[in-house]
Amino acid sequence: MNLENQSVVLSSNIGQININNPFFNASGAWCQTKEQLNDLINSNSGGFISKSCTPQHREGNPPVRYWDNQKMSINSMGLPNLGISSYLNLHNDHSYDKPYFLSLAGLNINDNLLMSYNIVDSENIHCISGLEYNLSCPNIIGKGQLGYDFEATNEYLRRIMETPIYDINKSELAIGIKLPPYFELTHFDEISDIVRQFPRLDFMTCINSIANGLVIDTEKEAPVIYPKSGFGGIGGNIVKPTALANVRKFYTLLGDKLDIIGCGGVLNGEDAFHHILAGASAVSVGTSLMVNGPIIFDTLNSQLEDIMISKGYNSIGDFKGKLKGFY
Ligand code: RRO
Repeated sequence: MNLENQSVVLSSNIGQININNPFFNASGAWCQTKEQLNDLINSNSGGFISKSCTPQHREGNPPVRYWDNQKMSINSMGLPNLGISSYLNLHNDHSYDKPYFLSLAGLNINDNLLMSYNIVDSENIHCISGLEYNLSCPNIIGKGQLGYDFEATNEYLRRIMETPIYDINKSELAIGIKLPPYFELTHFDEISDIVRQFPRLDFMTCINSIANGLVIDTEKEAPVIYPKSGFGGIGGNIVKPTALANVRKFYTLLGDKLDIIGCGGVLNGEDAFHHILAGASAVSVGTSLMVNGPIIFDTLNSQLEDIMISKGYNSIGDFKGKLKGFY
């Protein structure tokens, strides 16, 4: 094989939205302030997404609320964000020419309906390429994760799809949901049955952090974060097998209906390759973006490209979802 002449194309798509390469930040990572979002604009990510937002500004939980090392992170941020209008109107402060997604995480259905109307009514709607409805925030005290309540998830999606958001052309706005990790095979079937009822959904992001883990500091003999007695969402490379299983299972159940954004445990190009092999159309990066900063996207692009060249793949489509059987 002549490696020198081989051209590799990293572009992909989420619904009908094209991205130059498959990499996004995970919502929550490096995207809370406008400065951080500007760093993502100037990075080599294929697209970028805001911190999950609410109708109004929120302080979130008290510090220390985030901790990481090279292998893992734990957070109990509690949805700190600038409020939807700052994220919706980002273009007024920083121009960008790659897809920008908004992540929405109202504390109840009315918040989410209100934000959906805010978006439709905004003059900046054309500066948004995607909406990710976060059904899986693990850290709101007194509130469970919506994605674990199937009836409520169904009702939530039904109400969102009744808003004018539903009528926006798929080529202008991708609509998706961010799910918690599932561990029971029957749960994948139940969520898939719900998702099939909403053909306007273009993507699902799998997975949010694994809720309610606990990390202990040996010297202090205490948790490493303060809120919720130290309980928080776990991310980083240790969640990768769970993330891959979720991507794979949903790809086999729904891969002909929507795109999957793989999220969980991506430290290097090989991790991204595994997510795409399992069925992801795009890959988002959380802990490793927090640890390394937006320069991580340079590394991920070049490492993924190297793997593709070594295997003779020219495009993401050459291997997306094509995980082989054991034999
Ligand atoms: O802000 C958070 O505590 C948070 C959110 Br909204 C989320 O979706 N996932 C997470 O790990 N933390």
